[in-house]
Amino acid sequence: MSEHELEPKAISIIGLGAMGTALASILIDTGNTVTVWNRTSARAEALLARGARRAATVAEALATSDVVNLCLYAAVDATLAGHGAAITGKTIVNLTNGRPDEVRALSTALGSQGARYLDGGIMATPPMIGTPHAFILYSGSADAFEDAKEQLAAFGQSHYLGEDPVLAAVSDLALLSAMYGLFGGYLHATALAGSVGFTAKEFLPLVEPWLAAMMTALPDYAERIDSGDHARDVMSNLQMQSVAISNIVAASHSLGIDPAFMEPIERLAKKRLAAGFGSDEASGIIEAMRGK
Ligand code: FVH
Repeated sequence: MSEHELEPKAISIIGLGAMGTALASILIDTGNTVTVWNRTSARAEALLARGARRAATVAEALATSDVVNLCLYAAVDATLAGHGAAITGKTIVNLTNGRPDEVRALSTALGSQGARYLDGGIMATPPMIGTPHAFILYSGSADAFEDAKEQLAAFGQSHYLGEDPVLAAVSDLALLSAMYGLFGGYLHATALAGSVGFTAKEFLPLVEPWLAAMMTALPDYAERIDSGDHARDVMSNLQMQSVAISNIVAASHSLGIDPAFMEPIERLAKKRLAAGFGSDEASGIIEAMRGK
């Protein structure tokens, strides 16, 4: 073994969808002993051909390795249910997208069964796994993270956020919220531009640099949000911006585009305006989101 290779370790993966398969593949490539289980067993075949071992049951996947990763679409609780004794002493790494209440309940239940729980939020698509572009958020047992971190590093950059198990899940949902906002805005913009004849490819050279330029506003927004001061050095006040937002909604109606994506931001901008903050920066809309 060269100085750069990791000591091979046993690790199980439960769930072999697109993401679970990518995770298992990289663990095989980095020299681990990988045991896999999937509800639909045929999905394991390609990994078995590459050296993975098949677990016939969830119980076997749990028994075989000290670190057990779950990457499912849903039903993490149901998949682990009834395996109390097999769970004791294990590190369970749940890489399934989930809600904070579900994560807390699962963490508590597994803790009471003597397991260590790590929650993970994968910020990557399957082809990105194992590349420097992938990053994974973790929270939960610090000891478990410390023990598993060399294996987990194979997936991409690891960011351990703290002991509270919900930190990774909420951060994952927050980042996905930013992504869906971006994609939804892009789709609405492209539909609007398409209504007057632009193809998506023709519109791309306009929308792509525009979005990149607008990203540079985020540090200033972050400063305003943390200080609560949305009134200093205002460049693009909310009064002016809310007219533009309402124009987008009205134009969408008249051009036959469903304005549903833009209506919530119009509602929030109006709420903030009605509260008397028209001369502030539009970053203040976050206060309306927070119910202020
Ligand atoms: N793919 C992606 O781009 C994203 C990137 C960010 C992270 N996500 C999360 O990863 C989780 C798994 O996603 P996936 O892409 O692997 O999803 P699928 O390819 O649809 O595979 C789903 C697996 O879940 C199994 N499964 C579903 N329901 C059950 C159930 N009731 N009991 C047992 N297993 C279940 C399914 O099994 P099967 O249908 O093959 O039998 C697949 O293994 C997810 O949280 C993403 O948000 C991926």
